[in-house]
Amino acid sequence: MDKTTPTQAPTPRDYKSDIKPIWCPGCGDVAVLNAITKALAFLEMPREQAALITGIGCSSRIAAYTSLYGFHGLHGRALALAAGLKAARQDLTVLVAGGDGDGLSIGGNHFIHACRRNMDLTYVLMDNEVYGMTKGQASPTTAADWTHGKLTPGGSGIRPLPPASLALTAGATFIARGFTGDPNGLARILVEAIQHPGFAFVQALSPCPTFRPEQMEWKRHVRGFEPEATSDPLEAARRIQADDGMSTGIIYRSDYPAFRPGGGDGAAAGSLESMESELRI
Ligand SMILES: Cc1ncc(C[n+]2csc(CCOP(=O)(O)OP(=O)(O)O)c2C)c(N)n1
Ligand code: SF4
Repeated sequence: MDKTTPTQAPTPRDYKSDIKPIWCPGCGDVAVLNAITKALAFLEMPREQAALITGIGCSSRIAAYTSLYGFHGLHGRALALAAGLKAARQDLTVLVAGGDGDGLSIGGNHFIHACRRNMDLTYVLMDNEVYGMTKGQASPTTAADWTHGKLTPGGSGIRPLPPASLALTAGATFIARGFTGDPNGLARILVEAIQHPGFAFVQALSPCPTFRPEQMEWKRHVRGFEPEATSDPLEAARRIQADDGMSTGIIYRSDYPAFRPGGGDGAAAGSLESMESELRI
């Protein structure tokens, strides 16, 4: 597909590829695709100036469904790939997406250090509290008592990991939670996340009707956070801890400077040319 910028004001359709998604009917991931493309259209993002990097999982298929440059990478390695791309091409807007298993289990260490490093990336964690692609194993965000046939009889017995708390502790400078049942709200969050000059973490509550049909009830439980994001980490921690994980909105935003490899403005020192010339030495 042609990656150049449309001459007229772009529409969300301009950011979709011609590949038809194979997500199950009702999968929340469809709404994440819609929200991302809506946010890009709102920002009039030149297609050749953005990339979407993913890991492996149902959610990670999203890279193929956009018209951006992208990379459908390895399970749990999306953030490492994205950090490398951003280091080499600091002029690009780099989006990263994947599931809760991808990002918090096998990719958990990359997540912690991506937050700490605070490179200018936007990471959308499509959280369905299950490994969807491999047919319903418990993930790091699955409740301890969730049972699934022979795979998890009697529940895993292990407490779920709270992604927003982890992001805050590890140093992410933008933390938000959206819901696929509110794609416009999610798109608004994504606009701000993309504009944030640092590591922006967006947890998208994205139901898996196939393995977690009970998540179709999430629409009854999801609420808005307090309208204004806080820049106080203690207040953000209080809000996150006092919540049941079903509140949406921008939770935390800090102006701690983004890490630009190469130092200074980074643009020259971190360029692909300079890295290649270093490798030739
Ligand atoms: C290194 C490696 N280990 C395991 C797998 C098998 N695998 C593929 S997808 C997946 C889990 C996907 O779950 P999640 O990231 O939550 O995404 P979802 O499918 O729910 O969107 C696993 C374990 C793999 N592809 N590569
Ligand atoms: S198995 Fe679940 S996460 Fe995967 S496409 Fe189907 S509904 Fe979506």
